[in-house]
Amino acid sequence: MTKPYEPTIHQRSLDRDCTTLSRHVLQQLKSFGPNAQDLSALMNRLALAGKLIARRLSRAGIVEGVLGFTGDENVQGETVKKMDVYANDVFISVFKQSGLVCRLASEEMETPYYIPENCPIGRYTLLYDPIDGSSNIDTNLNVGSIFAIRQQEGNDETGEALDLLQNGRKQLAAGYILYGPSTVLVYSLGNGVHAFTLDPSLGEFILWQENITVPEHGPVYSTNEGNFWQWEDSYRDYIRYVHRHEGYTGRYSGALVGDFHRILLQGGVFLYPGTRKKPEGKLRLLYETAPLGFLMEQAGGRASTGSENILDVVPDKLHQRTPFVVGSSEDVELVESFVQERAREARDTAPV
Ligand code: P6P
Repeated sequence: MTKPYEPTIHQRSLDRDCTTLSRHVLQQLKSFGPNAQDLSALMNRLALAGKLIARRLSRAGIVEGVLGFTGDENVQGETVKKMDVYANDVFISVFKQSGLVCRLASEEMETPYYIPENCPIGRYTLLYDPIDGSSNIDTNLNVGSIFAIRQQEGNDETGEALDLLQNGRKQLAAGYILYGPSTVLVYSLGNGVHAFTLDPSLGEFILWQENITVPEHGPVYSTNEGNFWQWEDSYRDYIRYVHRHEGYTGRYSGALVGDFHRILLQGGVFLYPGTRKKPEGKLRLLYETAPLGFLMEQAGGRASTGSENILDVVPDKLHQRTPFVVGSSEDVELVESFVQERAREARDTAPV
């Protein structure tokens, strides 16, 4: 009787190279049904968007249209980088013929982009920040794309995407693509957080880490201390605390995705509080803080506005902003304790 084939030493590395993103999604869903196929196809399209953007970024400075500004302002009132426009168009081109989504809601577009011809109700909406941290591009520092997938609900006849004004627990999937020394795609379907690294020689995102869990505590606090004097006293109290206690180190890149990725892997806390002038903060809920909050909660961490779980926040407009405190459970709780302390003091000293 012939001996069955014995897997060789190559099997392990070959199996890993064959764990592509689309296969992993189907494994995650333990199904080959239509919904699973849709989500696998969606993730595949997101991977294609990431590859197109990574390719363009890798040629910054040697091809036109990567560095510098367009001279316009976006709906956020921010100056638009050429890469913001390119990346936004990448997502539109990648998804408009996919037959998977009805709408694309982006930081760069005042209202969603509708794809009516193939939109049976119950299909998906993609919410995304095409290039987060684009001010880093001209100095060759890391940037990222952030995405969330939600089910389309109702006919959205008004075109105001009111069905999107729901909390972050309506997200079916969320993730980001980090364009750094390597291009890494991190996602969750609500069953753990998983990371893939782009192998340019294969043109595939290959599984790098599965079921990533954030340490309960970490040494890093990540925030723009230049805003210190604009913060509420509670956040100043927290910064004074970490300045006076051993074991903390500040790290801040100016690009949310890179700072978040560091916290996810090493532990600690990222905070972008509101200021006295802008108590709602700078970061946008539907395509920045809710997707990243979803991921951090899936990794065993916490994400809040400083006082409310970020996934419970119900937006009243598409581009709503929120303060953001995200990371290791112990570190987020420490920041929240300063917020609670100041709120208690305010209540106790309020005029009767
Ligand atoms: P600041 C980039 O513009 C961004 O939206 C995030 O990526 C980043 O965390 C934050 O703003 C940086 O803002 O005020 O520190 O420059």
